[in-house]
Amino acid sequence: MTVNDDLYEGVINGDNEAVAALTAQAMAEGLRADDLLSRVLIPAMTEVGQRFERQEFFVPDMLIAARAMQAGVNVLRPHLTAAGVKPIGTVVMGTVAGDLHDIGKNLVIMMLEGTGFRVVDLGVDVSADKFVAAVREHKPQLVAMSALLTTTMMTMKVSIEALKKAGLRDQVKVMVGGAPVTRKFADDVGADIYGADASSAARKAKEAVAAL
Ligand code: B12
Repeated sequence: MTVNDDLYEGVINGDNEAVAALTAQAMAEGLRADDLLSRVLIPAMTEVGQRFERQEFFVPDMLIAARAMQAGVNVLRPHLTAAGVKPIGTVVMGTVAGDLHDIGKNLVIMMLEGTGFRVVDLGVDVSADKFVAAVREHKPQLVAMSALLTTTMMTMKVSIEALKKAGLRDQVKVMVGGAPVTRKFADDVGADIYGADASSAARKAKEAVAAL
């Protein structure tokens, strides 16, 4: 077993302490934070989802795996975010109404911060009204919405319509993502940017503000 194998198993088994220690060990051995995320931690969560689908795992198992993943992410955070640089723009981000999944959102935020954005994190279960109010208050260049459930992804459209109704849609670019979201879905709901993962989200956000 390598450190990566142990780390993978640690997330699946929800072993917070082992995950934090093994992540720190892997970093000390010279592995890159984004590689650890994309090759070990995220695939482990994918496996957790597959076990849930096969009914080998239940909601509490997903929850303890999510906590263990977070323990690893906390160790990686300083390596992924840039401190003390002048922001290249502001992003308002949240997980949409009815949806409590926040691991992906938090990773996107870390990568955005690492790219130089100031991010206003609205948390989870964010209503259309809350997105509208945050755009009024923080005047971001970008609004980013995350959804993990097929039942909540349609509320992205509701939030985009609410921005239109409030007369704010032309002032911001809207970026959407999350496991069930596709390029086509993003187009259908009237978003400007689709990102499949946290690093492409950060790259596309940077390109979008550069083009303003
Ligand atoms: C952990 C987890 C939970 C945890 C969440 C803990 C937390 N704090 O987030 C808990 C236990 C709370 C949970 C609850 C539920 N869950 Co859940 N959960 C998962 C699981 C296993 C992992 C999600 C995750 O964190 N993945 C890792 C992250 C890094 O990936 P990600 O979120 O996709 O994010 C990446 C990209 O999508 C992208 N991205 C994400 N957001 C954004 C936003 C933008 C703007 C951009 C550009 C990119 C982007 O970048 C990220 C990093 O690369 C998934 C299975 C899976 N593999 O997706 C199921 C899953 C999402 N859950 C599912 C279900 C059914 C539920 C429940 C309904 C279960 C129940 N019966 O109660 C509840 C719903 C609760 C609610 N109202 O939200 C289903 C959804 C099915 C569907 N098609 O709708 C899944 C797919 C499991 C399955 N295979 O059936 N869950």
